[in-house]
Amino acid sequence: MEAEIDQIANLLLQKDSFLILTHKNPDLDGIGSMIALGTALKNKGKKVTLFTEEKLEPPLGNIKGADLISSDVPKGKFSATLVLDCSDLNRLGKAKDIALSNRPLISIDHHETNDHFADVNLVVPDSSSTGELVYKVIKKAGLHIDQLSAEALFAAIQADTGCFKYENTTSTAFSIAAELLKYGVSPWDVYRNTNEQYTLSLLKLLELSLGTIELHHDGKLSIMSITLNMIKTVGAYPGDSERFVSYPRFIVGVEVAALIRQVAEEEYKFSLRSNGEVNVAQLAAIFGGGGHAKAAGFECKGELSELKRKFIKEVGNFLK
Ligand SMILES: [Mn+2]
Repeated sequence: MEAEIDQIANLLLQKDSFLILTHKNPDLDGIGSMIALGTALKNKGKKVTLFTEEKLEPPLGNIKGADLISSDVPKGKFSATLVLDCSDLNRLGKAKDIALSNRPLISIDHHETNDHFADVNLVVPDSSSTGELVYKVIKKAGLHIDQLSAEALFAAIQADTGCFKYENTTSTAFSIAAELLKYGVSPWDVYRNTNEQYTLSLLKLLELSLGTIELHHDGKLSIMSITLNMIKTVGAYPGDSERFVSYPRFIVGVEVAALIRQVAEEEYKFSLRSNGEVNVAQLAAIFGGGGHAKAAGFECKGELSELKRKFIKEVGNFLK
C-alpha cells in the first residue's frame, strides 16, 4: 500500500491537469473523495475536472462542494485520470472511454471486487472507505487540507462506516475522523445535511415499500420492492430510496436483505445487505455486480418474477 501511495502522491505533484471520476450512481464516499481531492489539487494550482454521469440529487447533492462536479461529459486532454471508489471500468458508464484516453489511470478504492483495471491501483479492501485512502494520499503529497476538503473526507468516512458503527469502523477510521475535526468539521451538520433531509414524498414511499416486505428461506432472506408505479403515486423525484434497504435488514433472524428498485419497464436495481453470514459482494458478483461483504448490488433486465425466482434460489446456495 505504501508504494502505491508514494507513486500516486508523486503523480499528483508532477502532472498538472486531472480528470476525477467515481462510479455510476455515486455515493457519498465517491463524491466526498472527489471533492476533497479536487479541492486539494486546485488549491495547489492544478487544473481539475470533476464529472458524474448523473446530476447529483439531494441528500447526496447537499454536500458542500457539489457545485464543483459537472454532469457534462468532459472534453479536452488531461494529464491523468483519477478513478475513486470504483471497482471496475464498466461502472464508470459514459466516462469509461474518456478515462481510457487520458492516462495514466489511477484507481483509489477499497472494494474487494476491484479488478485492478488502472495503471496504478491503490486498492485496500481493509480500508473503511475510499475517503480514508484519499486522506493518506493528500497527506503524503503534502497538499493543503482546507475546511471544504476536510468536510468532504469526513462525509465519505462517516457514510461508508454507517456513521462509525459497521465492522469497518477501525481505529484508523476514528483517528482520521478525529484529525479532520480539527479543521472545523461538524459531524452533526455533515450528517444531517447529507443523510436526513427526507421529503414528505420519500417518507410516503417508505410507507408503501414497507408493505412489500416478504420473507424467504425460513426468514433469513427479506425482500422489499419499489416499483415505478409507487414512485408515481408519491409524486415527483422523492430522494434517495436505497437507504430503505436497512429496514428489511433490521428484521430478527434476517441474514440477507434485498431492496429491488424498478428503474425502467423491465429493468431493476438490487441493493443487498448482509447481517454477517453471507458475503453479498460474492452474491452480487454472480449477477454481474459487486461491492462489499455486507453491502453490494447489481442491475438486471427481465421479467420481475423470473429475476426474483433466480435471486431467491441463489441466496439459498449462500445460506448455511
Ligand atoms: Mn466506498
